[in-house]
Amino acid sequence: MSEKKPVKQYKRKNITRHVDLRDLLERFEEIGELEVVEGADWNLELATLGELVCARNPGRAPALLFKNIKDYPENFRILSGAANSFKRLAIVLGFPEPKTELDLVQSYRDRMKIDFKLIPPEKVKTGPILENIDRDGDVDLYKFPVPFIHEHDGGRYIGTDDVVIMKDPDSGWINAATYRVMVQNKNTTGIWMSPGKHGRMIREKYFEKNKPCPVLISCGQDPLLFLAGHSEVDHNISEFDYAGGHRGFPFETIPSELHGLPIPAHAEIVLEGEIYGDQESAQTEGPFGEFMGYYASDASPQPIVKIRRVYYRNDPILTMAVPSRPPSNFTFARSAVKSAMIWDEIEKAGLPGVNGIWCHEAGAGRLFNVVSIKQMYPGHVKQAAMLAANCHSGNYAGRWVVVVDEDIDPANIFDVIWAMSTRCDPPSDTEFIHNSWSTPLDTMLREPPYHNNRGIIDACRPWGWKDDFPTVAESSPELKSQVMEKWPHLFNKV
Ligand SMILES: Cc1cc2nc3c(=O)[nH]c(=O)nc-3n(C[C@H](O)[C@H](O)[C@H](O)COP(=O)(O)O)c2cc1C
Ligand SMILES: [Mn+2]
Repeated sequence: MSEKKPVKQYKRKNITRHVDLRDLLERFEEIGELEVVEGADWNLELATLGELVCARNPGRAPALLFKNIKDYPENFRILSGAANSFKRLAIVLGFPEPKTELDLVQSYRDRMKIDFKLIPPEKVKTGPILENIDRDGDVDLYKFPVPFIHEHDGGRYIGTDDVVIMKDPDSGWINAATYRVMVQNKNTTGIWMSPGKHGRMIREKYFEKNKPCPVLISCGQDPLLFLAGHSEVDHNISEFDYAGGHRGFPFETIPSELHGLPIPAHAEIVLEGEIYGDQESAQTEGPFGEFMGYYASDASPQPIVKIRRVYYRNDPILTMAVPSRPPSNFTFARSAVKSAMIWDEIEKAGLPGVNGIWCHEAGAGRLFNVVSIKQMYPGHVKQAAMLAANCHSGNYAGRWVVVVDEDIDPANIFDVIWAMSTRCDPPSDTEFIHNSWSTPLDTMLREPPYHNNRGIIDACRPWGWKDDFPTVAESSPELKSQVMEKWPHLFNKV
């Protein structure tokens, strides 16, 4: 089948949106943020390069495109860190070029506030993903350069920067989320889903009826689908619709051969099969280097997926996430999107006065979240903290929420520590929330039910005497600009 030419180009606010991953790669190359690496080994080498290069200098490191991977055809490629920079994330989301973390968060906020709507996928009959189809006995996952990612992993992971597509048997809701997928043998994988995650709830519905759960696993795709897939999009909302809404035009999907599930027409590699819930077929999955930066969940028996179809484009590109001691090769993008989602949600819950939010990379984009507000009434700080800690996008596996005043940049950890050090009375300004939603991946938890506790910190000037709070000792903006104008040569290099 000949390659389908991308015909649709959509413009949004003078920014032309991408059609697929390959279109994006061209754009990344144009801005000098794509490095091609030849000759790396799928066994540890390329993931280590991903860890070292794409994660370094958060927000500014290039993406890596591996080709000529050891043992594999030249053009069976792997991509690391697709959207993990200011510029690339802005291209993927269709935002103007940002200067700071908060510019990205603000662009996302503006979109959600002004013109965001969910855009469901458009069903089509064909697309590049059907260029190759391996069926039944021909399925061989080792055909792809599946990476062995970290030294202590239990196997090779084909699904990390992936999207696992499942259908709720009652409502027809299509969930499309990121869960790790380990190759067990040439046509079997393991899959790991944390308790409470949408895919796990859906698969339980099939298992309760003693039925295997139909599934598609996309292992290379548009970074927008990955961003939606690993963000906490609401229950009953399809990540396809959410990602389509951010792109401004629908994702095209093709009904799969076995189960009629929606295959993203422009994806790179998509597996189709069924997840088996019976205890006898479960196989050891993991351990795997996880997002908190540890091996916390250990190896365990997990359901297997029997793969019966493999759809892939010519010269396929497998997308790879390397969870590790932060920052990882996806942490920057996750921090930006999660910050914006929390902002959006808490504002919808009625919270006024939010000035900015940043989910810090050192907290793996989940564990240390800072909200900056302009205090408007007594109790405002507590409301902000509780909402940020408990809204859907901020709840899972959280640890700390710090609330700061409007003069503190939440993304600037120096400023945040200054506020915590000077506007906070630890015994009265720290509170704990017990028995919250977490995961076996949480380093501080050792056994079910994996509830965790978390801290909220009020690092704002105390409401009762905020107007009498000591004045900040810093030259005024007017004075600063006066002297800067007088001695400009001192500032040229800053
Ligand atoms: C690289 C990467 C790997 C992930 N692996 C898993 C996983 O194996 N299991 C899991 O439950 N969540 C995993 N997550 C987190 C989920 O993608 C995230 O919680 C998401 O909200 C799940 O979608 P859902 O809300 O539709 O269940 C991973 C995230 C990333 C970025
Ligand atoms: Mn979901």
